[in-house]
Amino acid sequence: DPYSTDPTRHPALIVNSVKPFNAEPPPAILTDNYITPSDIFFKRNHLPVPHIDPKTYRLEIEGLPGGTVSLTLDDLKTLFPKRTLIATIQCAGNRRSEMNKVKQVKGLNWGIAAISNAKWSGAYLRDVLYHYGFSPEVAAKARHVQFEGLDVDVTGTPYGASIPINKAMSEEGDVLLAYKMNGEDLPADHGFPVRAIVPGVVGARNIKWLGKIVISEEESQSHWQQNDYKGFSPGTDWDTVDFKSAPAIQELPVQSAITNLADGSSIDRDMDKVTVKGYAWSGGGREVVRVDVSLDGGKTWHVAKLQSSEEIESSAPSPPPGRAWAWKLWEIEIPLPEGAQELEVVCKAVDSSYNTQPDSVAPIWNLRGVLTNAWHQVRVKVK
Ligand code: MTE
Ligand code: MO
Repeated sequence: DPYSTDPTRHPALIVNSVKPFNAEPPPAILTDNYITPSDIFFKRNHLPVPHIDPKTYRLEIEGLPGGTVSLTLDDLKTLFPKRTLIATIQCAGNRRSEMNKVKQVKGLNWGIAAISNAKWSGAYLRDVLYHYGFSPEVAAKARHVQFEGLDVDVTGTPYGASIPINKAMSEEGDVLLAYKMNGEDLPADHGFPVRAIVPGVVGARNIKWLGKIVISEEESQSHWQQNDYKGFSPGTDWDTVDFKSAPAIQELPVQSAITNLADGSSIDRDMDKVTVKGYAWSGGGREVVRVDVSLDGGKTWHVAKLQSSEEIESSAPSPPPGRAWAWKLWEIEIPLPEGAQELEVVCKAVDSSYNTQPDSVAPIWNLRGVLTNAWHQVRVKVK
């Protein structure tokens, strides 16, 4: 059993699949901390966790002007400045279970917590590439940076994906070859010893157990880049789908969810106020500028308070425009409407481009169940 050496995991995790291991924290604890503790950070593995000896670990980089280079972990730590950033990772399948309620989709039945936020440290990919003589001008033909993991399937094929070269090279892209998560070595489940952090981009491109980087004219030819993690029309089914017709998901759309109230739960009629809490985040470094909350299914709205950076910690100053990689936690107290028997609590976020979330799931339904970002809605009884 190739999974027999997988690490042990926190018992509070809600497990979607054991082999490979896929799990998310309970929503109620997800937003207890701005920085998600590593042991409850959601885990999304496609394959067994590889065991890598940091002493013999090598990161190969192909496609550089001087040919291939091979870096040790020590090289990464000593040849390049150590950079730290806070970034949220969200799986394309976050909230897939809501799509399943519209019509069955193919994929893990994630709740609202296939998203987490951590502090990552490592070398900027751009620092490494410039160090070895690469620049977009030097290699005008290069268009993509491919990543390969050291986790392999039974045929020896590794997990892989790619990102556009602009994201990798840009001063504002902040792509990290991370060797620390929340101040410690990366845990086995999160890519020890090195993973790519591609802030603002779908989880699937944040390659763990990074073994190889290829600078190329071509996208990664991996299954996950070509035939998965793409969005389609609600009218497209498995008989008609042409994966070549859609671009690979990179930047994610604006998202938010309610974490402190569960669907079908009850609150006490004697309380004069309802507290609603949750998270909000957008891809591409677009900052969440507002979260609206409704208790009546979207007829009337209230503006939630976004957690300010001072409340978070001194190490999290306001991000520069276009580089808001981390989520925002939000909270609001709303007077309990008199005589209400049931509340339809809804949230929706707005990002700095004034993108907002669609009101329902059906029009964004797709056969793989990715990109679920409709208004999050929970029904709560008043007793
Ligand atoms: N990298 C490798 N090598 N193997 C994987 O299975 N899963 C990807 C990505 N990187 C994966 C990987 C997916 S789909 C997601 S959502 C994120 O890792 C999850 O990262 P996490 O487990 O640290 O939360
Ligand atoms: Mo994912």
